Amino acid sequence: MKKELIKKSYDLAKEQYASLGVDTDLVIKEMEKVNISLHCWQTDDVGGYEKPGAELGGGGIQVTGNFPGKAKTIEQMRADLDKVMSLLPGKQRLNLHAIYGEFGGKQVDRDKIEVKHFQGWINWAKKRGMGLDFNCTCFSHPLADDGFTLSSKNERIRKFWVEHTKRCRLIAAEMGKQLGTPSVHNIWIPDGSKDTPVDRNGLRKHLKKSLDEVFAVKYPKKYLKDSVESKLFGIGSEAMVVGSHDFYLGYAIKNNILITLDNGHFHPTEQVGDKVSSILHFVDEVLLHLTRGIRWDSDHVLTFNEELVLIAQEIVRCKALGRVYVGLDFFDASLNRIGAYVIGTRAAQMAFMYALLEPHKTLLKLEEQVKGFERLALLELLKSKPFGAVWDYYCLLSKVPVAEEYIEEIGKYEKDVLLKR
Ligand code: RNT
Ligand code: ZN
Repeated sequence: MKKELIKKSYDLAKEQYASLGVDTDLVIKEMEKVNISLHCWQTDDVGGYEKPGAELGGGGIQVTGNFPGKAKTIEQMRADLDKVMSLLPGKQRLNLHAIYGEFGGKQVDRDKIEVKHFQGWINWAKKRGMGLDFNCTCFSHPLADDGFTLSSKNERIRKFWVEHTKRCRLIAAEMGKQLGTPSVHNIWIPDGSKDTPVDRNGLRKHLKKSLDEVFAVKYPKKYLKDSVESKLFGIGSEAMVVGSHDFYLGYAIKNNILITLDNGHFHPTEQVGDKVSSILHFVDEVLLHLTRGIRWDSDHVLTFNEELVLIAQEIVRCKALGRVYVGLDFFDASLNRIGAYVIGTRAAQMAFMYALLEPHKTLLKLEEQVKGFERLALLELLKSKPFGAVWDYYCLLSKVPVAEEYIEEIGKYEKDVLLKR
């Protein structure tokens, strides 16, 4: 698109929004506060680099598809991440899983990982001025095959995962220390059962004990933020998930840590957007895993849909941008992974921009005057306001491809890089 056209469209959009009392220049400035944490696992279908050709194995999550070009080495992954970032406005963070360490071809089991395996990533991030977030990997491992990790009643297994998770927190704290921005460490475990268990309580008791052991080591919050992620059900954990929302919300509030809200982890009629203004009264901060659920399944490429918009709107309406860490969580191997990455991340950014462009005061006034029709009409009218012109201009200012230009860029990368792997 021609620069003059983008600018001209923006000027007209600016006038339209101004007539509603919204300052678009200010909104563009506010977008600086939206730092999305890129989930590294979108580049390789959650395989990791513990051994060559590793694949996601079990644990309530699955990847389907075999689109060519998946990153098979850390170098390829880094090239993909650089490509993705070159197509995104704003500033991002990177979210790593423990299976993505640099193990130098050696077999390093999860209870043996150290900071040195991630120093390369820390250096890589430092060069780019990025923050790092981290995750213990309590799946794709023989000791996760029984379906229980931190909640296991087998003491050897439970201790193994406690040790792994402790080490992951230490690594994350070091990331935060070296990079000067706290690293958010997220705990998600696949623990649950396919059929009706009789000792839900015992399993939850074990999980609580494990978490207490893991969190017994304290780190300054300026280095490390801890978070726990619930799930309603997964493949193989249809009947019960040990780390349910009730369990983790209680744990997070009691222990003053963060809660992770993955919007693919709730009943389809539940809205994560609606949870924000409840939870933020009781926890200081929240981590999001933005994704798109389809029917019963999660982890589809994020798109700019009503569910996502509500999440962004509620955060903005609560003035809580500074209290929410925005992570992504989708993995689809059936289409160009870089393309999927950019679509999903841009969708998240667009949702926040859309939310920031809301004439909140006006809407609030209508609501307080019990003018339901007028409120709904304005919300509907906002959907056809020239939001895209503001978004395009933001991309232009950020010196990244505007509108459909990124499709062509990714096509080139597919031909020149991905298909040659
Ligand atoms: C799984 C959870 C979890 C994972 C990542 C890979 O259901 O959403 O966050 O997707 O840790
Ligand atoms: Zn998640």
